[in-house]
Amino acid sequence: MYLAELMARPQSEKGKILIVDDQPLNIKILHQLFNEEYELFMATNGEQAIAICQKVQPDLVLLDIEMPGMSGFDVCQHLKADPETASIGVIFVTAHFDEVQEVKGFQLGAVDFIHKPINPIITTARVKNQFTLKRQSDLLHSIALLDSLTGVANRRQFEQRLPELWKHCCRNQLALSVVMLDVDFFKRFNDRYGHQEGDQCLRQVAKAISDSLRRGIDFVARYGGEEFICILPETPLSGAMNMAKNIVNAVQALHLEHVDSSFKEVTISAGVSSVIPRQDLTWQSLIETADQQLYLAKERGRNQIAS
Ligand code: GH3
Ligand code: MG
Ligand code: MG
Ligand code: MG
Ligand code: MG
Repeated sequence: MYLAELMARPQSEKGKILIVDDQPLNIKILHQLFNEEYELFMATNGEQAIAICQKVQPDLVLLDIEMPGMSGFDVCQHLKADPETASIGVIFVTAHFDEVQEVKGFQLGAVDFIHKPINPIITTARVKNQFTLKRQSDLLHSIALLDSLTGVANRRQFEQRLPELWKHCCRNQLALSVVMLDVDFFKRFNDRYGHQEGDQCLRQVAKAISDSLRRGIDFVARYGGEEFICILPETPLSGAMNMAKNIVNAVQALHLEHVDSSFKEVTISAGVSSVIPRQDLTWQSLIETADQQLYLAKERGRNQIAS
């Protein structure tokens, strides 16, 4: 979801920087330096910094090392350990040049170091470099892993993610569910309204599906032409059925006209399957079952769920 949101972000939107320092004067100096070009957030301790990172997902954190309570190192370690905040760039801002500290910072995953007292030219150059790098790497990620039509994950990302989540659920003996989704009578939609409208429809359907997923760990990909697949880790069949119902309802609630459908608007069908993964089972079998259920939902009249 994170990448999809990045892609959707308008080019003109300002980059976000979180400034963390226990000394208000240091915050003020950095604030003056970056206020014009970036959207700034401020924190005076580690706990506050982590909370802001989780909430606003800044691109970059300028992180003081020595602070009462959590140190900058603690904060960095915490951010890197949480998948939701791991990709946020951390630049340490430190009062003394200390090689040991600097090595430790890089080992914890920092991208750069800035020394106090702040030199405006060096500091802005380093921050700018990080933004350039981040933009390029985000772009690479989006090209490699996102579906260019809808902005949701592509098949390649799906094929990376499912085995990972399969292992995770196998290790912890938790249910793993998938929901296979397919737009109803979509050939007729294209024939009637044209391919451009068809593409627009797929974008809206993709958005309705991804908006229906509420947990960060849930995942949706465009699986093929007008097919989408959701992975719902740590979710038993009953939960997956509810999710599938929400998705099917959300698509119908778009009220996209489709005069050649029996429902007179765009609808989707869903096949749900669920398993507690074991060594002697494969994730491929989970998809196969979902696919068979989808076929049943189609046979039974479409705009419904089978499991
Ligand atoms: P069913 O209800 O059984 O799923 O019928 P259907 O017409 O949706 O299924 P079918 O598989 O026969 O047709 C799928 C159609 O989806 C055919 C193809 O033109 C259209 N399609 C696939 N990918 C795209 C796309 O990227 N853009 C557009 N506009 N149409 C697409
Ligand atoms: Mg300090
Ligand atoms: Mg299809
Ligand atoms: Mg089909
Ligand atoms: Mg279809």
